[in-house]
Amino acid sequence: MFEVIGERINTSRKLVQAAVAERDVDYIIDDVKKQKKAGANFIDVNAGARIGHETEDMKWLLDTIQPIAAVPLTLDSPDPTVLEMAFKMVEKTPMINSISLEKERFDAMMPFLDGKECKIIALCMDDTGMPSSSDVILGRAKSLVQELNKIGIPTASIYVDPLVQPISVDSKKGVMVLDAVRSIKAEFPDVHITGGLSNISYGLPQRKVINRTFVSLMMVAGMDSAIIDPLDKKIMATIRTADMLLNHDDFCMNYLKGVRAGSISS
Ligand code: THG
Repeated sequence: MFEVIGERINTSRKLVQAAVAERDVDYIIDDVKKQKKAGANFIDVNAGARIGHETEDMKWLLDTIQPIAAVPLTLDSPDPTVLEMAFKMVEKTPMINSISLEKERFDAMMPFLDGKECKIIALCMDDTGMPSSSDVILGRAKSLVQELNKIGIPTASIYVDPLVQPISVDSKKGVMVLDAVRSIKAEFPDVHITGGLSNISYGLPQRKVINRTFVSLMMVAGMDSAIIDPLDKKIMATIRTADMLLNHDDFCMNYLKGVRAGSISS
């Protein structure tokens, strides 16, 4: 089944940043409860936006969320020292967000990951920048899977993020990432594909209709997870419906559950 990573606990969001600055426990708990109720399978926690405060903000967020989080957390930071602290605090096997092929990040992350039991998001990014073709995305995904396998992380624990880019800049950016996802899944059937989707619509009006149409196309290609706002009812309904249509929902159970709960309607 498609795995939803709830993106809302991120200090780049103004209201979350204010809640974190004021140590507003109720705001954070309420938000996490809403994301879980809406069907989030993981809660992403990103405390990176208040420069110089990431360690203490991450610690406070985890202290706040941990007692009520019945779902695993996605620890979202480029800093292995923050991740090491966070890793020790979580009760459920976390997802680490993320590693990439950028040399500094890669070299810092590999010793941190070595020997750990976790899921890991692997960004198809290197020091030359955003990928320029589907072959480049595939090549980077291969390198990431091979390197992570070498330190004992099974392919089934790897979530490749192919990096979605704005279609307003280049009309081929949609098919480029769709082709890459198909090739990655052909090469590594056990690997997961995840990522943010909203970059696809950057610079265009009515972004949400683009994002949710794109997620259903990405799902046909093999995407089985995404970092999204689970409180966006329309994208959640699209995901649940597409999952059913792709035979990932036995007896249409989840679809019917969503309809009964009022979260899917025409
Ligand atoms: N891949 C991976 N991790 C990621 C991303 C990705 N982590 C961060 C990000 N992208 C996904 N998370 C968010 C969280 C919040 C918002 C967008 C992406 C968001 N943004 C509002 C905006 O841009 O308008 C902020 C508005 C506000 O202040 O509330 O809500 O791609 N692996």
